Amino acid sequence: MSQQTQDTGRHYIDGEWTAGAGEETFESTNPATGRQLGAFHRGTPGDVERAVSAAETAFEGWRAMSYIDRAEVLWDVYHELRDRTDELGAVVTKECGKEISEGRADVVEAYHMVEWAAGNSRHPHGDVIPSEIASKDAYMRRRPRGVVGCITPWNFPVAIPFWHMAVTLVEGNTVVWKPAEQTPWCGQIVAEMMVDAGVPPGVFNMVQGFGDAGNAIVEDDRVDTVLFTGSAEVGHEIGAKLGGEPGREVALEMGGKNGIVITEHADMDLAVHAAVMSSFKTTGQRCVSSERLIVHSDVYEEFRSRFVDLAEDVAVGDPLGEDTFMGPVVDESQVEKFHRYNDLAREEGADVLVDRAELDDEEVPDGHEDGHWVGPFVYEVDYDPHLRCIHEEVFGPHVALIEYDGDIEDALAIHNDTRYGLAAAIVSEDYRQINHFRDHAEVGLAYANLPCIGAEVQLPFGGVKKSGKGAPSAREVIEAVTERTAWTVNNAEDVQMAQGLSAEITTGSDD
Ligand code: UN1
Repeated sequence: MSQQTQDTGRHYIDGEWTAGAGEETFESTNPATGRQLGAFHRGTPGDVERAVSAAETAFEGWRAMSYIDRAEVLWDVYHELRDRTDELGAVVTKECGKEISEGRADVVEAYHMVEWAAGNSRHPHGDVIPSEIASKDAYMRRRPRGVVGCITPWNFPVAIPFWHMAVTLVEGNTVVWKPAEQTPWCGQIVAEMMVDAGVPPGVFNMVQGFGDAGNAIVEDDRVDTVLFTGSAEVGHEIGAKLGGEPGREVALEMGGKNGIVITEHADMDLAVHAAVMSSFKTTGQRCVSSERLIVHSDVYEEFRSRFVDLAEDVAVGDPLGEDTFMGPVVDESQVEKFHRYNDLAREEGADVLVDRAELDDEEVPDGHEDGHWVGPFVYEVDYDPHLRCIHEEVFGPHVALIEYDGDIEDALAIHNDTRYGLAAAIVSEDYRQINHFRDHAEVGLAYANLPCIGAEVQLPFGGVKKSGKGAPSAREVIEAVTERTAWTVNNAEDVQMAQGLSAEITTGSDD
């Protein structure tokens, strides 16, 4: 464990590590073993209040620095993330349970994001825009919004904080960050990296804790932008609260009930591979994971038999083991939710094809009996717009096979019948089907002949419909953390107006 958590992990507010105002502490536990990893002070609304004040005070000084000087701080973080990828990847795996290649990939994705944001400081910002008047120069400029509140989830405990914070800081904003309560150790190490890199006091603040601390960020009017990645339930509340408030900006990315369409022209090797990756990687706990496989009747039998064989066999085990494909789910509430939805699918008439929901004792690795273990649960069901099991997000390895007849429009009608719209994939060798799907699938991210997971940081990442608003990530986060100014300069000595507007000032004495 890193040096700060030998005792109880603290917050980082106004350039200092602090236990904060509250009395309570909370534990981080390893989802694979149930063992405690460390204790952390639980942040209070008062701690958030102090952090926001510090961020507000630090803003003027930070924004006055050049882009390139601000980015220098981030370059140090980039190097530390690279140098410590294996170490921090193992912490990710221990704290959120995803298998070790995913733990490392989380850190790699984080430094890719930092690289993009810091590198962008040397790229052109804004545009030069022509004016109707030859003597005028017009520009589109950006300026930072001020204090940005970042609320991040446990499933990408290093990458997503940097989706939020890297561009935000380079653009000249200051930050108040609340890491997920399930992954405070990762939060602690990220904060230590910021401190090591020399981020000035108040520019970056971290408050550990739960929803009450997150809510204090949302409620504080001095927070100019709230970035949130997490559950639809919380995201919709934040959206409802801030959506109508002038002057406060929000970008939200929530989950999905993501689907993969496998057409009659699909390559079956690709289809099975894409579906297994999308449904079971991260034990189904990505917001882009797929819980619906919509398969044409011409290939349904073959797909079902191959997918089921792999789902029966896929390696669930110690997430630190290199041969593990699926680790545990993050906590007991996630296990319960998964079972609840498996029961619901049965009640709604699903035909269960794979039921590894409760792993056999011998499948649970030795010494891991107190982990939160589940395995794949796969069923087939006739499409019906009223079925909850194919409309509500489970966030686990709970997968529906839905057979369709007809053409790509019929697949799309099923695919788009969800309130969500985050990620999707189509598997087909027919470019017309692919292009039709590209143009009509109601999602923010889509793939052809690929899994629907694994987006790279230089792409916008966000959903449509109930999956999100804006993109609290990567390149596009810039829209939420900056304001655009249209700036026009007159190079002439007289005033000339566009649109043929008269610039003459007439007075009563003119005749
Ligand atoms: C998430 O699903 O919560 O596209 C984030 C991906 C990753 C990020 C996923 N780059 O799968």
